[in-house]
Amino acid sequence: MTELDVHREERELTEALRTDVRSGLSAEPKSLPSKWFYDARGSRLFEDITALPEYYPTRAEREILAREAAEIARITGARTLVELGSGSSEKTRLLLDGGRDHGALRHFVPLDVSESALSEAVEAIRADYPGLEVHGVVGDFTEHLDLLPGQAPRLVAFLGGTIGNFLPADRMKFLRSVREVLDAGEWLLLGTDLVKDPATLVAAYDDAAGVTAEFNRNVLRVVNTRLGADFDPDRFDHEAYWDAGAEWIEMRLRAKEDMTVRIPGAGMEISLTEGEYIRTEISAKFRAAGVAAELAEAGFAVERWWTDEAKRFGLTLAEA
Ligand code: AVJ
Repeated sequence: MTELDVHREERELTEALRTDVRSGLSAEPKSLPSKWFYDARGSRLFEDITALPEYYPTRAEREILAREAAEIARITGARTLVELGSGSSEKTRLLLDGGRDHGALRHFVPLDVSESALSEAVEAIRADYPGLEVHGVVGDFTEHLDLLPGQAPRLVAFLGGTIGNFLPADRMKFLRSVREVLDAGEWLLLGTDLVKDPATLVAAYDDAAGVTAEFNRNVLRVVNTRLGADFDPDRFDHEAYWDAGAEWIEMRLRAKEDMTVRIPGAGMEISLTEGEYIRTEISAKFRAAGVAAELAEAGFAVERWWTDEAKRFGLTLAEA
């Protein structure tokens, strides 16, 4: 049996979605926060995305971690590895291997909103790392950072480029809140996808097999399930748009025709006109100088900056 700390019960989750749906779908343009992709089906679809030929970030980050895991263990001497938004924790194994070989690592604390993805990951890691104490936490890393267990020095890993899902102001708030829970001499390992040619970026978010399109539409299924809405996902086109000014990819769901949608659990009915879109995700892309500046502003000292050979993805090790 897998025991997890659950900081978010089903009822609270539905309550939080109701709040997000009420504000997001009454705004102009309409939007929904990307964290609602990740029910069991959405988490599985994201795992499928990471294997797509067009979706390079996972492979690029894995290349860096494979090369630098021993160095990260040596520099940090981490006793606890905390992983925010851990998902399947597949790349994390490289960090766990580094920590085990170095000898200081004792605790692994993965935190994720998806209980299904987390419990599978916790069980697999426990089986493969007998000496490691694994403490899974179901929660939202924008709210539950203060409750994280583990012994110092801790290394907080926030991988995959998920930091890009925050709007810039929320991103700074988040980085400051991570800095706040850490003591001086503890560590942050931050993965950031990098600005590159738009065709490569757009293809990564609009793959030929249509997996990302299904992942995108999944947010409508989540609203249907939790709030009894009657979205028909097939009446929306998937779109990945590169905003060159903001330097982020926007995922959108564009209505193929005029429609009204009932959302009883949020006490609302909305209408969409043909061509109107719901923004479902931003995924910001970064430059080395920008990452360093933001981390400094949040109170971190950058210790190392690495990229993959093709310079597609960046990994920063910063000290609190
Ligand atoms: C898991 C948030 C890093 O932004 O690239 C993948 C999610 N969205 N394809 C990303 C995602 C569309 C992914 N993160």
